[in-house]
Amino acid sequence: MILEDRIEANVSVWRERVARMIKEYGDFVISNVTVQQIYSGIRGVPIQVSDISFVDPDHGIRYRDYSINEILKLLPKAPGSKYPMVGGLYYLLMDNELPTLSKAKEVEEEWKKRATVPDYVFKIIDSFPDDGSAMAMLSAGVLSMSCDSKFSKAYHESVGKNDYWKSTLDDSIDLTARMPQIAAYIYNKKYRNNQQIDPDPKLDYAANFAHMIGKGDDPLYSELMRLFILLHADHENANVSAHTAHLVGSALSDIYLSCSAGLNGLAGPLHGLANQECCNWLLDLYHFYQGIPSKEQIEEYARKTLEDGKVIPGYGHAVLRCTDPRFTAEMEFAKAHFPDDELFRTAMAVFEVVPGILMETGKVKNPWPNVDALNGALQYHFGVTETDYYTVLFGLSRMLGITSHVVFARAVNKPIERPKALTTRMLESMISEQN
Ligand code: CMX
Repeated sequence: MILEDRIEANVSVWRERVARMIKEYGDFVISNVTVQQIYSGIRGVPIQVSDISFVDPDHGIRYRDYSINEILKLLPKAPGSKYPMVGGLYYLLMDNELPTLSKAKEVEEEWKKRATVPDYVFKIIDSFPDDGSAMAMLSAGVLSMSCDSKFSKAYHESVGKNDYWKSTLDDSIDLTARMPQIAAYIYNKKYRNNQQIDPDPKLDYAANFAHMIGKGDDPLYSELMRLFILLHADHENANVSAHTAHLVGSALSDIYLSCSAGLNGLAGPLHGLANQECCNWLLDLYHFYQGIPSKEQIEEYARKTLEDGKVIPGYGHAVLRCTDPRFTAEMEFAKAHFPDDELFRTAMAVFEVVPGILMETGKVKNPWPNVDALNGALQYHFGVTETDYYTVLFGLSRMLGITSHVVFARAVNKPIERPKALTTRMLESMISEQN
């Protein structure tokens, strides 16, 4: 299988690099941790090494050191499409070489062979009430597949540690192959009277998902999903969802246990749920002023949000210090295809006003929009108006990055993660000893 062959070819080099780092530079100090950082969510403290992606504060995410713009240009495109094939993106995340179209297609063919979702996954999802949380359904569906984990089987059959990555990769391909149908099943159960649509093996990954949620007639929606999946596939291995999956995986839990945990983190309003909250905020703003609001109206509305002690969703970031290039890519998509859409124009008007207001607070470190500021408006344009589903779209995409990080961690034999907790008294005595 193509991904296994590629990783096999790289793995000894990756391991040697890690071993050399630890042997020769193990005592090299790269940062000191301040009391403030400990109390502020270990912000900015380097805790991970993963060569898959990196968030450059001033330029945004880089996958395998390629910027979003480079990736959009360089990855092979789905036939008849302007946007990269998801299979090629997965190849790049797992490996460090840009795939050819035939390699991208090979990954997609592998997914097709493994796309059958076990029946028990649907039963688990069906056991939720229709108005239950879409993310809880997704997380439970993913979790349930742990019983089929090839890694767990290999582990219990005493496969050697150096080969753990192989069965983890196998599980990762199975999981990512099944994700589109699981996500579509949840959509159809919740919002389309459970009218399920069978996968179409002729379609690429993104177009097949669009088809399964009933949007197959609009080729532009498949284009949006190719872009959306690419933009949301990864954002460094230290954000809440990726880090959670990594942490759980470090205990040698299988990929389903790890990814389900990551999805639970993604479901939080300060992380993945922000796209839903942002779209609802935009819709409320639009309806409150009965149309595209003026600058003064946006200002009034944004100030009221802050006075109520809430955040303005879609703005700010823990690492980025610029307009998120993923926001820019989505903006360009909408400008090219539906510049007059009223919700999109509302989002653009907000972009002109909100950064200034956030700067005035004097405490927001990054007043610029992140990707969530536009996600919902774009989905809404195509009639995917169920905002409580948006984080599932995010989860569908993010599984690509998260599984790649877990495979990489297994390939280089990363150990169980165990940082240290202190008591307040310990901290106080450390401080008084040094003063
Ligand atoms: N609106 C209002 N206040 C904001 C804000 C926003 N959009 N962004 C940051 N702030 C506030 C913080 O709440 C914090 O206030 P307190 O000191 O009173 O607690 C202060 O500004 C400093 O925060 P920061 O260091 O700039 O940002 P953090 O790293 O703490 O938080 C984030 C980052 C994303 C959680 C925050 O910017 C936020 O809540 N944004 C809105 C939600 C959002 O868009 N989330 C999606 C993030 C993208 C992702 O994870 O995928």
